[in-house]
Amino acid sequence: MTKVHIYSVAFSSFGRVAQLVCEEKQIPYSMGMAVNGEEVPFKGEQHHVWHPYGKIPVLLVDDKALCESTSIIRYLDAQFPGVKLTPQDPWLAAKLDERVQLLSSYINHALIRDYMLELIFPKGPDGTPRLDVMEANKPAALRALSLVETWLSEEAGYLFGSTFSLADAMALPSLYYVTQLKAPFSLVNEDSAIFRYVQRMKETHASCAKVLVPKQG
Ligand SMILES: N[C@@H](CCC(=O)N[C@@H](CS)C(=O)NCC(=O)O)C(=O)O
Repeated sequence: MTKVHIYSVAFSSFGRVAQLVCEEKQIPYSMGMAVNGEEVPFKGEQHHVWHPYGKIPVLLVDDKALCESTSIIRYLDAQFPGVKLTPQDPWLAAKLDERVQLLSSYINHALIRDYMLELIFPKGPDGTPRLDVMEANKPAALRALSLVETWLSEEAGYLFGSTFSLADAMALPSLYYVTQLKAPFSLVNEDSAIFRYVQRMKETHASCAKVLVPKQG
């Protein structure tokens, strides 16, 4: 049987994207920074062979390695049986891909890299978050959320079309983290469309209930 391993830490939002696709398609997989029982150092030599910029996740399939979460989830969906997370129609597939790209780049950067990571890995004096940087980056984060809300209002319960797709898998780990932000850093209210969408996905998809959990450790 094909051996699938996601080289990632459990709290990585992009690692969780790959994990959600495995869970949704019921692909047997393992996940962690140890491969075949041996720790592979983050940003070490082997990691850089797999990913030239030393990012996680890396997908290991038997003796092959694939980096970049967008490539990883497209491959998982194309290669493995189970529910299809991409439409058959080439135009719809390309439009889904467009959305996945926007989510993995501009939207993820605005929400996670430029806003939330300031709280998780504070770079201010005495290890405090740089509040001025967060304040400056907040409008871009709110704009990203408003774009996602527009998509949610146009689609039928999901981020693309009427079923769970690669767009939901790409968006949910970041959006889940956004829903966990507490005042004064919160970006969404509990009655917002995004909050309700994340809650609904957790209630209706076992994959989301398992993967969208608070960061451990
Ligand atoms: N474009 C990459 C981004 C991956 C990424 O930024 N991963 C983060 C963890 S969520 C990471 O490796 N951060 C460590 C670093 O940037 O050095 C992808 O889609 O896989």
